Amino acid sequence: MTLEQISPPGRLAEAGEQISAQELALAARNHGMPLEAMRADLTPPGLHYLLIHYDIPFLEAAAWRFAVTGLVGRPLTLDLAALKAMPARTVRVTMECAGNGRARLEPRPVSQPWLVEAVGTADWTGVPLRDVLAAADLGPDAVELVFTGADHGVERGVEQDYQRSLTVADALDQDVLLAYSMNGSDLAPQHGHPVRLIAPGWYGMASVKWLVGIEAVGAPFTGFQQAVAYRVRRDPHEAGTPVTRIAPRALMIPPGFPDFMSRARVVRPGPVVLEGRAWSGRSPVERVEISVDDGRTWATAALDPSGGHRWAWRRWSLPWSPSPGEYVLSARAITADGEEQPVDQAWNRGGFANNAAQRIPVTCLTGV
Ligand SMILES: Nc1nc2c(c(=O)[nH]1)N[C@H]1C(S)=C(S)[C@@H](COP(=O)(O)O)O[C@H]1N2
Ligand SMILES: [Mo]
Repeated sequence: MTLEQISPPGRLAEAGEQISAQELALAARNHGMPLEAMRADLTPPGLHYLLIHYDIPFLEAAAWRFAVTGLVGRPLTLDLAALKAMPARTVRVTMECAGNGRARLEPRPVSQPWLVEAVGTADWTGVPLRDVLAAADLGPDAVELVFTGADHGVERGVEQDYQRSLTVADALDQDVLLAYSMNGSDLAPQHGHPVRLIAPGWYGMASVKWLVGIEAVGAPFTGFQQAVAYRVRRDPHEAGTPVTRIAPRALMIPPGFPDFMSRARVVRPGPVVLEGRAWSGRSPVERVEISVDDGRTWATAALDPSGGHRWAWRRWSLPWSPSPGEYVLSARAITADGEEQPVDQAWNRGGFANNAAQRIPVTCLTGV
């Protein structure tokens, strides 16, 4: 057997093809955030979604080193103590996987089968990347920084370390961090221990975990995760466009209570508060609209203040008082630039950046 045979190309599910055991295996490793966790501003590490392409590398903090190489005047090797000795910054960031929503697409791209729950929010603490780049004397010829993780695997026939790049302009943003702490604790193994990149506003693939190296390069990076995966394309042969910043999305905490097996929602007649969160890595969310009649009519929800957290989700709420019957609830976000979260899917082969509005069927019971 060759790697190419073990690691087949990406594909679309056939019409009517159910989620496979392979997709289930991915879903069990890479769990989502239970939507009720949106009650809290910050997602505890165990409830934050996870996406790990290969295996979790178990790096020892004491032995960890990372190197800044390439087009720099002063190549650096730092250990954790040296990184922690530099001035720290904390940024509250809502991170979302670019594949969120993929499992509902038709046809379904066969990959990690997210419904809508590939999201979480944390306070990340670390050193602004730009301070480390300044210490390394980033050269004028550098156009991108390539970040390498310690994890290794094979994907569509290509054996690789997980690597992604940012342009120099994007990397110099003061909120891009080399983070060593999440919600005030050391990073958990699954979230990149001991140090990961945090690129606020970007889909999660940019925030490389288990960071071991940064290389300043003079030409755009063409590695697998940059040039082959994470591209929006409808035709398998087109170059496509890169997946970059998070499209606006609002999500609702499913109201009432669920059935164990089907997770169908049940509410009793009378007042309930619909609530959830909304975010965007593009222009900030300015309005959230709610429908209880499957998108026929929309009402504007109250949006809590951002608290100065530009990259974090904002809470929204709307009172609702259903009478007995069947409902389909939806939420959609609208940005300051006027970008509206669509109700219908925007299909592409990878199932990336799909922000079609969530639909929650709810039964309001007859009587009490
Ligand atoms: N080294 C490495 N970094 C990685 C990944 C990975 O597989 N390996 N997955 C990326 C993807 S696709 C996402 S969505 C985020 C998920 O971060 P989390 O698991 O901490 O939520 O990490 C990103 N960073
Ligand atoms: Mo992701």
